[in-house]
Amino acid sequence: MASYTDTIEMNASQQAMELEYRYGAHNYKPMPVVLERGLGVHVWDVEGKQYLDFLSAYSAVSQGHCHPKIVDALVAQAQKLTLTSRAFYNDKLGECEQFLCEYFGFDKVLMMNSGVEGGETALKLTRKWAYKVKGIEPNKAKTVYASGNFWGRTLAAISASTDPSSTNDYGPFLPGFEIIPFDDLEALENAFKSDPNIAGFMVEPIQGEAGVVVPKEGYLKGVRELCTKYNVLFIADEVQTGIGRTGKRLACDWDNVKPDILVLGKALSGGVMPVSAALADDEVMLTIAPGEHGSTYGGNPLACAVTVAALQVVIDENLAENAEKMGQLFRSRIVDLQKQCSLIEVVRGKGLLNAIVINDTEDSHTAMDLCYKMMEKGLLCKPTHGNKIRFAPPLVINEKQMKQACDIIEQVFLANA
Ligand code: IF1
Repeated sequence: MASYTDTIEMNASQQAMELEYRYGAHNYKPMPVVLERGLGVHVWDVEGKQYLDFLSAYSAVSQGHCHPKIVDALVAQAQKLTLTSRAFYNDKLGECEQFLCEYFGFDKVLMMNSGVEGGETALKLTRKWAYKVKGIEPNKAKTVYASGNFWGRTLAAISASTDPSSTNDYGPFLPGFEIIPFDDLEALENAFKSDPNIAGFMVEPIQGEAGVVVPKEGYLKGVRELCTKYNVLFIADEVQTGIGRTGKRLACDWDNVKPDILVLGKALSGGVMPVSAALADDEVMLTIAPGEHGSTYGGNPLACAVTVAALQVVIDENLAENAEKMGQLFRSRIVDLQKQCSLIEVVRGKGLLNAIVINDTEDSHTAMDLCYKMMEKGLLCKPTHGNKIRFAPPLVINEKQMKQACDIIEQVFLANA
């Protein structure tokens, strides 16, 4: 690769990639496309090429890139007041809290910024509740997670991880975590039976990073029943599955269950700025007293204005219903394609959170090679964990755009079958 000083013969994309390589940490290996504009389901690179975005920034841009109503809310608030800290009240937080509590059905909400901060907040609430309500001995509280989980990159989050790429050379890890298999109610009940110090079970309704792993019908209902039976908090990590992505308001709604703590992020702000939240009823939420948790930007007026606008778009544009309809169309097209293409082991997902499992080993390059070929034809997607390709477009996608995307997938898969 030419050095960053010899920039004259490189095009705009190459220059941008070179600068990142030279001056940025190497904590990602992005696909070789440099984006400069987005609107709805489309993004454009610096050479002006248009793509259908089938990653949506890992389900953060569910309302579509640069949704005018969300951007308008951002700009209007940015010209008035952006940040006060929680040392003082502001006129946007209460309204946003009310909106979230009424829409998701909880007594209270604690606003944070990144999704992992939402997860950390849920973990701290669980520990407070363990000691102050359940009566577990100090420093003995345990939280259970499912193998294959992903809830972020902090040391607490990776202490719960079973993925070596998230954990290698980052020890020592936080104690008080237990891992059981995902989608296994017997293992969950055995854990609860064997350890009275278990205070919470955090689980993604569908495991995103693990490759869009959908549990058996009724899993979440079983989790809800067992958590109630053993007085353990059911914590739903809906950072990726929430806010219409799986075809319902929340993925928990498919089993009609209410978790004790709900963690939201990503699309909560429509991909415009980081906003996350932990929602719970008073028995849990009020275990944290003033000065015991928070963040400089948590609940800032700019985030609150954006969040209300972003959720209003999901409601007004019936994005959950559209996700369900377009997701059905996507999976039926891929099932048809599977009949002519041995590359496809299975297509799985709910709403517009889907993945194709490629008929090759986890360490093969087949999935990535297919993604490069789809990128050349104007469709952006990326494999997760080797041989699974995640397809998660903005929930605003229409039938014509979905058909265009499926045509590209078909052309590439059949040309490489
Ligand atoms: C990366 C994965 C997806 C999440 C769930 C909490 C968080 C995430 C279910 C934390 C974040 C992001 C992180 C991003 C890539 C992406 C990702 F591949 F890493 F696992 F989506 F599947 N709960 N997921 O999926 O939210 O702190 O990032 O705001 O770290 O590379 P965050």
